Formats: sequence, C-alpha cells, structure tokens
Amino acid sequence: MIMKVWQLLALVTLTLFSCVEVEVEAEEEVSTRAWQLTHPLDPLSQQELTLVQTTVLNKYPTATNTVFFHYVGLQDPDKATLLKSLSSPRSHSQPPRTAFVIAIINSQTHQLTVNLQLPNVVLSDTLHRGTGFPTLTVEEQTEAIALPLKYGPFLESVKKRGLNVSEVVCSSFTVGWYGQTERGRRVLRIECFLKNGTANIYVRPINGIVILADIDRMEIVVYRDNAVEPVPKAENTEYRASHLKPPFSPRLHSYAFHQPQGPGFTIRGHTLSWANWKFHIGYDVRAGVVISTASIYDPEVHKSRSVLYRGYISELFVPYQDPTEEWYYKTFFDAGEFGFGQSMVSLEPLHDCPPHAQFLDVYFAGRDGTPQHLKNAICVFEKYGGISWRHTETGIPNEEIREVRSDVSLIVRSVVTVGNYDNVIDWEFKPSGSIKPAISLSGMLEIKAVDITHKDQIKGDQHGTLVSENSIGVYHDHYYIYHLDFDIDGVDNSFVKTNLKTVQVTDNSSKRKSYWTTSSEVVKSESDAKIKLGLSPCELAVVNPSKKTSTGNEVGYRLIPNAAAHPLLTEDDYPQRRGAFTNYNVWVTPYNKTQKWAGGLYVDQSRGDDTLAVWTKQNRSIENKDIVLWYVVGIHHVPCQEDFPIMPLLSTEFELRPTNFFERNPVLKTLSPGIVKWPGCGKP
Ligand SMILES: *[C@@H]1O[C@H](CO)[C@@H](O)[C@H](O)[C@H]1NC(C)=O
Ligand SMILES: *[C@@H]1O[C@H](CO)[C@@H](O)[C@H](O)[C@H]1NC(C)=O
Ligand SMILES: *[C@@H]1O[C@H](CO)[C@@H](O)[C@H](O)[C@H]1NC(C)=O
Ligand SMILES: *[C@@H]1O[C@H](CO)[C@@H](O)[C@H](O)[C@H]1NC(C)=O
Ligand SMILES: *[C@@H]1O[C@H](CO)[C@@H](O)[C@H](O)[C@H]1NC(C)=O
Ligand SMILES: [Cu+2]
Repeated sequence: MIMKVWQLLALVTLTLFSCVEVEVEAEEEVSTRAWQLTHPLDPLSQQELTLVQTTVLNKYPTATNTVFFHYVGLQDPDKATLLKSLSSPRSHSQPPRTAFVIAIINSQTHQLTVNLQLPNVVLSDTLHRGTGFPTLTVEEQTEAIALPLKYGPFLESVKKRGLNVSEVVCSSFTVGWYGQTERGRRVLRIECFLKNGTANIYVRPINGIVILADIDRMEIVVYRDNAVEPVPKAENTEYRASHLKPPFSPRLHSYAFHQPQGPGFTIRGHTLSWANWKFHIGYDVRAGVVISTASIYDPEVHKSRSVLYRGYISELFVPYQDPTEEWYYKTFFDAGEFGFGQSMVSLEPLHDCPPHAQFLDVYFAGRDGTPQHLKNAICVFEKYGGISWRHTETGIPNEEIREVRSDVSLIVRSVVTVGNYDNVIDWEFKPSGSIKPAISLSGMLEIKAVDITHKDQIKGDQHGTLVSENSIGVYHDHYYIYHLDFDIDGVDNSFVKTNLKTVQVTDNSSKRKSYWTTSSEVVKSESDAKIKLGLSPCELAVVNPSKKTSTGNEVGYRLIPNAAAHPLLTEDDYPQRRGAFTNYNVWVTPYNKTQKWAGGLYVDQSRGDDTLAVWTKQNRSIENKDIVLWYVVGIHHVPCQEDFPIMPLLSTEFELRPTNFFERNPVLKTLSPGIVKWPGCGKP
C-alpha cells in the first residue's frame, strides 16, 4: 500500500509539477529518529529492559523457577527531586532511576523494584496477596487461544456445525468478577470465529460454546456446547482493499505536503520543543503515551511556565450490555487487563500520519523479560489549517479592516488496537496554550450471532442492533479516564468550581426579569470535587492561588469537557464496582505517587477495592496542594449499520484551555505561517 501511494504521488508530481526532489526529501523524513539524550522520565531503554531481565533472573534463575514478567516500567521518581533536577540541570541531583516490576514467580505475584544504574540490585521484592491479577501477557493469550484447536470436544463442536477447523481462529477475553469470595485462579474466556472468506473474524463468531481456560496451567477447565447458532456469512464483511470487488468509489483527489523550512519542532531524546511549547513524550506498557512536564513560553515574562506535570489515560472500561451466559462477563479494562501501551501498534506512514511526521519507536518487556521492539509506535506532526483568530471590522467608515491568523497545531499520535477496536489517541497542542486530547474509535463491532435476518423477526431484547443478517452489534460503553496532574506555575494548585446561576429581578430595578451570574468556590475536599457534568452549568479550573495576573485573577487552566456520559449500571453491580471511577465525570485528588491506576493496580478479576472511588473516600484536602484532575470521557455506543463491517472513525475531544493564565491573547503577535508556492512548479 505504501508503495502504491508513493508511486501515485510521484506520478502526479512528475507529470504535473515535476517535483521529484521534494518527494525524495519527504521520504527520508519518514525514517525513524534515534532517541539519544536522557531525561529522568524516559521510558526504559532496550538496555535497561535487559538489565531488569538479568537482575530478576539472577535472583530467580529459570533453572529452578518459573518467571513471567507482567509489567516492567519506570518507577516514578520522587516528584520534588525530579523537578529540582530539571530546574538546575547542571547539578548532580538526578533522581535515582528505578524500574517497577510485576512478575508471576512460581505462581505468586511479586512486586519488585530494580536499580537501573547498577547490575543485579533488587531494591525490594514483596508479594501481592490482595485481590486481582496482573496485566495479561501477549504470550499467554497466544497460548490460550490455541488451546481449543487441539481440544477434542471443541473439534466435535466444529464438526457438528459443518465447519472446517483450519478456518477457525480464537480470541481471549477477561472474565471479570461477579461476587465470588474465594481467591480464584487466572482464567480467560475463549471465543472462536470463522475466517473462511474474510479477514473480519470478529463479525463471524461461532456462538453457543462456552470455553474457560486456566492460564497458569494452560488448559481448558470449562467446556459447554449449548446451542448451534448460525455463523454470520462472510459476504460483505471484508475490508481489505485487495479483497474487495470493484466498483470502488471515485478516487479522492491527491494532495501534497511541503515544509520548506522543515518541521517546526525538534525532538532531542524524548523532549520535544515546538512553537512556545516544551514537553516530554514518554511511554508506559500499561498507559501508552505519557505526556510530562509540559510548559509554555510566556513572552511577557520571558520564561517558560509549567502547565501539566503528567497526562495519560489511566484506564479504559468497556462494559457490554448483554446479560446472557455468553456475554454477561464482557466488561473489559483495556489498560489494566490488556495493557494499553502493550497493545499499541505500528503506525502506517502517510496514512496514520502525514508525510512530514516524525516517528518514535518504543520498547517493552515480553513475558520472559526480553525487550520487544515496536517500530513507528508514536508519530509527531504539525497540522495546518483552521483559524487561530479573526475579525472583520465594518464599523469604521471608509476603512476595511480584516485581520485573520491561520493556525498550526502539533499532534502526538498513537494507535492502540485491543482486539477488535482501534483507539487513535491524539494529544494536540496549540500556540494559544490549549491542549486538546482526542480519542477516535475505529475497527470492528463485537458481534453476537443470532438466528434472525430481519428486524421484523426480533422478539424480546436482543441487547443490540441487527447490523447485518444474523449479526447483532451489542450495546456497550467506552469510558476513558485521563490522569491530568496540572502544575499551573508550580505544584501547589487549587480546584475552582464556578457555577453559573440564574438571578431573578423582583424589585423592579431592571426591565429584565432575570439574568445569570457566576459564583466561584474553591473546592476544599475530594468529596466535594466529585462532579457529574451536564446537570447544571459550571466552569471547572485548576488555578494557582498564589499567582495572579496584573489585574488580580488567579492564573489557571480550564477543563472544557465534551458531552458527558453517565453510567447506566447500578452502583452495586459488579462491573460498576470495578469501574467505579466512572461514577463521576470529574474527580480531584491530592497527588500520590502510587495512585496512578483509576481501576486499581491489579485489575484482572479485581473487586473494586483499589479504585479512585475508594481512594477518594479519605476525603483528603485538595486546596492549595499538588493536585491531580481525573476526567472521564465516555461514549455510550448503540451500534448502527454504518459501523459494519468496519467503523468509520468516531471522534471525541476535550480541551484544557488557559484561563487568566496569560495577561492577554497569547497569539496576538503570532503571525500566520507563510504559504509557499510548490518549488519549481507551475500550474498544470
Ligand atoms: C468456506 O467458504 C466457501 C466460499 O465462501 C464455501 O463454499 C465453503 O463451504 C466454506 N467452508 C466452510 C467450512 O465454512
Ligand atoms: C479446510 O481448510 C483448509 C485450509 O483452508 C483446506 O486446505 C482443506 O481442504 C479444507 N478441508 C475441507 C474438508 O474443506
Ligand atoms: C413593581 O412595579 C409594579 C408595577 O409598576 C408594581 O405593581 C409593584 O408593586 C412593584 N414592585 C416593587 C417591589 O416595587
Ligand atoms: C469532606 O470534607 C469536607 C471538609 O473538608 C466536608 O465539608 C465534607 O462534608 C466532607 N465530606 C464527606 C463525604 O465526608
Ligand atoms: C497514597 O496511596 C496509597 C495507595 O493507594 C495509600 O495506601 C496511601 O494511604 C496514600 N497516601 C496518602 C497520604 O493519601
Ligand atoms: Cu463501541
């Protein structure tokens, strides 16, 4: 596909513009940049991952132990030490570099910390005895999904349905928790699909079969063949261009990108500088992309001012809404169970990211601790277009004034593909100081096979939409929770809620009977900061109470949310207890280095005892402290036919916007980017 597009572009440029040189230049830009310089928040390098592997295996040699690595990542350095070292880079006060490791060693879950600066130093090693299990490894899922294909009763079931087992592929699903009190075992549900005639396996489930595998013993422990449901047909499910039959829609017109001065950003190590922004792009095998120490240059005071210490997606909860035996358990936590970072996929140059993008690779530990390399995992690019600000002045006689500034944004993009769904995760930065995190969904619906081909045949609740013959797209939600550790001009911040309220005029002082005004409150405690959005108008901001503008407003950043989604499950329902961080759209907590994962550290089969909802019961003070804002982006998904066989991008974004942070419009003196003529090219 890449080659085809290059040929196409080359053809266009050769015949119309003869701009071959530019194309060659652009092609070189696609190449991966080396990351060199170090920063205390850099993700573990390949060498460091190997060091962790040898250190842990030195303590637990595989000759006498079974060791599986379920999480290897950077142990967050002490924040105060880190900030100090960043503000005086020449001092030698760099925080020590330590890895945090979760490993299942001889069937017990260990939490280890490992020194990354000396070989063979395990700093701590404790057992996790509580509920919940670590993030799954890719390798154990691969082994588990191969089990049915050599399991006699399953082969019988396949035969009974008249299917060919070499056309069957299986997929693994976490089982959730439904109130049982015994500790239980690490198990996965396995579902199988028919690929005969399509690559779109998710829409061809072989339903009616229940398979449960114990993944420590790596064997099937429950098997039931309940009912033979028709497998939805392959027709109209294919999405590969090479397998689709003509006619195709008319081809969209070609386009070209050209930045004669090169990209406007520079990446040194993992630190990116662009326009007035500077920040660190990190990676975590569980969180995916992590944005840290974002600061913005303020020309009025000639210095960079801190905005966001850390931003990442802490958890993603996807509960399906079909209570029947084959579906009730489907209540997934894509970060804690499957590893959002581990599920990142290589980006396709030119399509996932434009030609002028730069790419970053990532490394994570495989099950045996060996570093795994993911090429082109993150891309960074500038996006042109749109208006930064404008005005046409028509009120001054005999003068025509029109001032328009066009805008450029910087995008940091990654794609996380967890099974059927693709999550496009963007962090957009703007010269105006806004940060716009965006999520776009694509991929396949999870389909339930039914013996129904038309809506008229539906009796009772099918728990979804009939999106194609024999295919129900089951109702579900996507809830993403962002961890946003603001440091507005310093670590000590407050959370301010400004309510917009109606005032009635009753004393004849105005011809109006009503108007609205605001009343602000500094939110004092965690309990008071739990907010359900959309019920009454309000503005939410993180401010620095000890920093004021020249007119006396507290400097701050505002959360401009998207349409709020509230959970529809009852609070005592087991999935909702595990995903209780969705009970509110906004939460604020005091910064706590170990409270990183809103659904808990051990999420597989968790029981909701380590969630944001539990932490905040402490009702800690959040006033004039280092605080973290947690924001839930929710989507209730009622599938429709256009989502089939593959869903066009569904996007949602929110904005973190400076509010009395600058003295005035910070892009007043930012001129529009120049528009260049394509070099050496005339009009066709
Ligand atoms: C596989 O697909 C072909 C064509 O679509 C069909 O003729 C054949 O019966 C299918 N076989 C199985 C085992 O589903
Ligand atoms: C089953 O599928 C395989 C591979 O697709 C094919 O080679 C084989 O002939 C099929 N067997 C039957 C009985 O259709
Ligand atoms: C407001 O004006 C109305 C009509 O002029 C009058 O009847 C009423 O008493 C006034 N109310 C007050 C509170 O002055
Ligand atoms: C939390 O603490 C605040 C005072 O800091 C208090 O007003 C509020 O009632 C407390 N809420 C709960 C649920 O304890
Ligand atoms: C920090 O988080 C840990 C883990 O949730 C908790 O045990 C501890 O009490 C928290 N510390 C404070 C000061 O809240
Ligand atoms: Cu969906």
